[in-house]
Amino acid sequence: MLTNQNFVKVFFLETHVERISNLQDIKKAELDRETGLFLYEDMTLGRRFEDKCAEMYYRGKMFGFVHLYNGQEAISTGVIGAMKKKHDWFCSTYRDHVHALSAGVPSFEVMSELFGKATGCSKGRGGSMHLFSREHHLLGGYAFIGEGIPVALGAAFSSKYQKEVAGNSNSDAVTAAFFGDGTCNNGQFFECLNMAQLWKLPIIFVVENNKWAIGMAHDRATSNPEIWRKASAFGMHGEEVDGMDVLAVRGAAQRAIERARAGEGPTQGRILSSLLYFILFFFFLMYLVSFLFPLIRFPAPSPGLSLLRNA
Ligand SMILES: Cc1ncc(C[n+]2csc(CCOP(=O)(O)OP(=O)(O)O)c2C)c(N)n1
Ligand SMILES: [Mg+2]
Repeated sequence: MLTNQNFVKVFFLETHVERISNLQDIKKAELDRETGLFLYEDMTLGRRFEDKCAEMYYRGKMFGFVHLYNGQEAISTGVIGAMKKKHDWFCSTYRDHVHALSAGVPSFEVMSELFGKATGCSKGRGGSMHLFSREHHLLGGYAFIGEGIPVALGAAFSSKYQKEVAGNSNSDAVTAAFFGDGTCNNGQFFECLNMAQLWKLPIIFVVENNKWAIGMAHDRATSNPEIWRKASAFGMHGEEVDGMDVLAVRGAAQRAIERARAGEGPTQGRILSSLLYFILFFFFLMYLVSFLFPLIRFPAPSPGLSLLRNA
């Protein structure tokens, strides 16, 4: 029998598949042996790291909250892997382990942080949701969703200020702000899009759309599930990419970064001054991941409790 709930699920799935299939024409990054190995290694490191975290958490070795990134590796690798390490800046979310690894923070330091050790990248005082590394230009993970967006905006402002006011011509760093679909319903998202466009800042807003915000389905919580369309309200360029396709993500990121450094923007054109490029990426993940791996996405001390949470 097709219950109400099933109908909703079938409807969402069809919409999702349709939208993914519309993204096939997007220009992907070029692939050679070296790039392929780099992408594979980075994504594999992320997955293995998270699997080990899940294991440690379930064995009761790791305390506090642990939010995993399984299934989203292509986004971290695709975007951060296309940026300049220790030059560009990154702002993460509370799901921050793999962003930190992609940014180059040693896995030992990330894992130590999760165990609250002084050898951790935040000296053991931050834990899973507050990874930070000045050296690797990671401006933090944030337990409060959306808090990283204004911080990223500040970093982007700093790059522009350094270049145009302080006269540092080498200051062409681009900042990437990562956040989820659920976060897009928060105020900071809109406020920062407005200021970024107003001040023409070199920032990339990366929306990782896994179609869920804890137990709230994306389509039930937002006025327009196609988040990328919200960019146009600010006169900003928006692009939608399949987040399961690392080459598609990397290709889109490369275009955005290149234009940011060159000061070109699709809406503003070449007449405006430097460092003009804004892009909203909307990365889809198979939302089925949320059904198939609920225990991995939201680990709890015991599987029974976890199932209750996700019921
Ligand atoms: C300001 C704030 N409000 C509410 C919460 C509780 N909360 C934790 S995770 C979450 C959902 C986030 O969803 P999304 O942005 O889609 O990220 P995802 O977990 O899917 O990666 C919420 C509302 C919070 N952490 N911070
Ligand atoms: Mg989400």
